[in-house]
Amino acid sequence: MTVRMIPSTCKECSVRCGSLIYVENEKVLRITGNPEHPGSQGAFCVKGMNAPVTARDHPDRPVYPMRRIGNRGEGRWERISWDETLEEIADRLGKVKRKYGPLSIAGAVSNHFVSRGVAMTQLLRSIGSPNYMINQDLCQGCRYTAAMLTGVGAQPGNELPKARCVLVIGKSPSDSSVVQWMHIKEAKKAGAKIIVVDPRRTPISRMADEWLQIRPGTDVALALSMINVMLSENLQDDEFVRDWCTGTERLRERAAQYPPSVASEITGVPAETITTAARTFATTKPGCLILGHGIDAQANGVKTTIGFHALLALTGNLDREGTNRLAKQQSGFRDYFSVINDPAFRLPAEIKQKIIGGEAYPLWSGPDSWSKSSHNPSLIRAVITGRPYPVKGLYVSGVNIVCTYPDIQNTITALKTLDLLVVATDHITPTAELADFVLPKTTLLEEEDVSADQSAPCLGVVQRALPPKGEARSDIEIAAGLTDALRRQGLLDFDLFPWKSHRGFIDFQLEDTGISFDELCVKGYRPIAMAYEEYRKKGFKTPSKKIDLCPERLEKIGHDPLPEYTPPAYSQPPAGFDLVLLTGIRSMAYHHSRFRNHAWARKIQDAPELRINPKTAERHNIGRDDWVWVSTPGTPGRALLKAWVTDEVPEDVVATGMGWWYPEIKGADHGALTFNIDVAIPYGPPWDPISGSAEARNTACRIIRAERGEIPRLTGAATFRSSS
Ligand SMILES: Nc1nc2c(c(=O)[nH]1)N[C@H]1C(S)=C(S)[C@@H](COP(=O)(O)OP(=O)(O)OC[C@H]3O[C@@H](n4cnc5c(=O)[nH]c(N)nc54)[C@H](O)[C@@H]3O)O[C@H]1N2
Ligand SMILES: Nc1nc2c(c(=O)[nH]1)N[C@H]1C(S)=C(S)[C@@H](COP(=O)(O)OP(=O)(O)OC[C@H]3O[C@@H](n4cnc5c(=O)[nH]c(N)nc54)[C@H](O)[C@@H]3O)O[C@H]1N2
Ligand code: SF4
Ligand SMILES: [Mo]
Repeated sequence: MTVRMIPSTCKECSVRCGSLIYVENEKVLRITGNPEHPGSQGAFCVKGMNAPVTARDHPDRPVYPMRRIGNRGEGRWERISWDETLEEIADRLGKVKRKYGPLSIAGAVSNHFVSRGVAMTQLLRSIGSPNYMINQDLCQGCRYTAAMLTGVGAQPGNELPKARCVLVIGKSPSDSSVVQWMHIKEAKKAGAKIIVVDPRRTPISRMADEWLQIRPGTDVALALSMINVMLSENLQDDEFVRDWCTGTERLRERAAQYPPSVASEITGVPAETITTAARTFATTKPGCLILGHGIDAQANGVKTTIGFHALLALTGNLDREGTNRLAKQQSGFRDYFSVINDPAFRLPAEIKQKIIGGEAYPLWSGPDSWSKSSHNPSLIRAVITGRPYPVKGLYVSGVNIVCTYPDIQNTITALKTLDLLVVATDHITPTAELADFVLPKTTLLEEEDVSADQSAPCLGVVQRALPPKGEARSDIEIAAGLTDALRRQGLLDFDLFPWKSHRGFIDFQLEDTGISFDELCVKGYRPIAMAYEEYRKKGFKTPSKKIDLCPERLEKIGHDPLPEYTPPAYSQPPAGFDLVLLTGIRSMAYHHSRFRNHAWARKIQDAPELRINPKTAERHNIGRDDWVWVSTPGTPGRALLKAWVTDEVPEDVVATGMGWWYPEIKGADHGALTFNIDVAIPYGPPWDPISGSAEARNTACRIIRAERGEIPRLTGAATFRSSS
């Protein structure tokens, strides 16, 4: 048999590397990076090499629709046909809709940048509901909301190697992005100055020219102080600021309150280091700014981001060679986000306004907000309490919310309260365990997809390498089938899901581009024509068409529009909560909660880690590989993590990853209620006053060594190797 080489795109994580899939006789021989891909240029990782094959072939993978026959969470299912599944789900949704109204049907999906995002919004909107949850409030929500307000929605992409200075805030690309990590190393090699702001000594902090070991949650004071230095020393790009920025004078007044001596007290970074960092970034051009997860999902995340956007604007490091680049679009291409935002695919104003969270967070949930999704913690509360109105049906697609939303016990309570829970997935997660129906999802090797990827920028293609297993379907196909069933039963208030197949959706995306899917498949990507300084033609995406450093939209709804420091909640902890807990440190082996059922990943990391400074460990009588209970003030839950004694964290900080569960542990939660840090993190306030994001990342905590004798009972069936 001949070996076929299929150029595709890896989507096992959000980095989206170009891939080459080698197939012989319906078997994948290997998957590698594609050196010709303009974004990833051959970069690839262990997940991309292994996960597509092991996810497809996993023996426990659901490949037929399943209906629950036991109690919720009992793990007893029966196989049924797609026709019966879709009719029955439509019928049960109909019962919910007739009794409680269309708003009582909601969804949960990962984000707006994948096909399942469109599948979800358009299915729900057709029913007449604006309510769905996305991950972004825990992810990039504060950064996206700030970008909408300032107009600075700009990423470095592959301009990075051309930068002379790279400022990295709260990002550890060696863990989270092989492509960015490769580009930063290239920039460093070419002589660029690297400045890193992170409470942890990460690999990129080690290679930095300046590492600012900041106190968690205080970055906005640093940003304001850097602005202060730039403006008081007249280091700004005068022409760019004059022509393209508004609000500079008001920002100058605010920043004047943050001289380096004041910011140093707040952030713990020496005043002279702040001054040097500001001068270096302002004078070493071109420069790029990377804003990571470390400043998001915080109660002051939007304001913090606005502060850093000002650094880009004041230095004019925007849409020029070697700087952050504004998003580029293929002419005529309909990406997922643009469909979700297209007035032709949206609900009437009077329904949009009823979304849960719309009143409190108009810039997150309201009709003109960035996300147009519900406020997650408020929606979960509505499920449990029926307020502001009942939510009784939930369709979950492409998220494992039991393992990834804070306050696991509360999420489980909510899911158990529902009249109907449907989960589309490619493996039985703790979320799927609670479902009434599990719908079998195709895996990456079995799918087709086109999206606009910004690192190059290019259109990236996913090609089908193998036929779907069993009766697995793509998210668009599942949602199309469900919409049809609802239509037949007269349950659609609107008809906003016109696509009949996934290929039909792709054709719709490409219709006005003059490019066919087959043409795109030849290389697996197509560069998007690119020009610098496009703002000169179109301006920035704000009401003034300029970068709004003092966003008008914030002021209009009664917020102080300027960045301002507010102390993080952990700074006034209840007695005994003497440490700060950082969560969400990425692991190269995992994508959030995924791959815990894959042997290759478990070989790389087999237990949730608690990174702890040697002196803190000694104070708490904790030794290497001891298990430690971690708890925070906001929830009764506590998580059991394994000590990793390391001086990468300061004495008052401990850090961990996220997403843990053990498929082999019996019980619907599969150990998530014991080992997953989100059991100990609250989803309640304080919430960012603009985006509603909860403080999932930096929390006060206390730690207690678990009794060694109780470990075998607690770890149960989980198979741990001892760490080396
Ligand atoms: N391997 C792998 N890669 C992934 C993922 C994965 O699960 N696995 N997930 C993907 C997703 S969805 C996301 S959102 C990204 C997330 O990841 P990125 O945005 O790429 O950020 P991280 O690399 O997680 O780095 C966050 C850094 O912020 C630091 N930090 C914590 N608190 C603060 C603070 O208050 N201030 C500052 N300045 N720094 C702080 C942490 O120590 C950490 O080093 O990763 C993506 N890439
Ligand atoms: N404490 C704390 N909590 C966090 C974070 C943190 O840093 N700290 N990080 C947050 C962040 S940034 C994020 S993005 C979230 C991630 O949260 P999730 O999105 O819930 O994370 P995953 O584990 O990737 O879950 C994806 C699920 O969808 C399934 N799936 C994968 N592809 C598809 C598909 O194409 N279709 C369908 N239907 N299903 C699919 C997978 O099998 C998996 O079960 O977690 C958040 N939670
Ligand atoms: S970083 Fe790894 S998992 Fe993510 S897209 Fe690239 S190869 Fe795939
Ligand atoms: Mo994320």
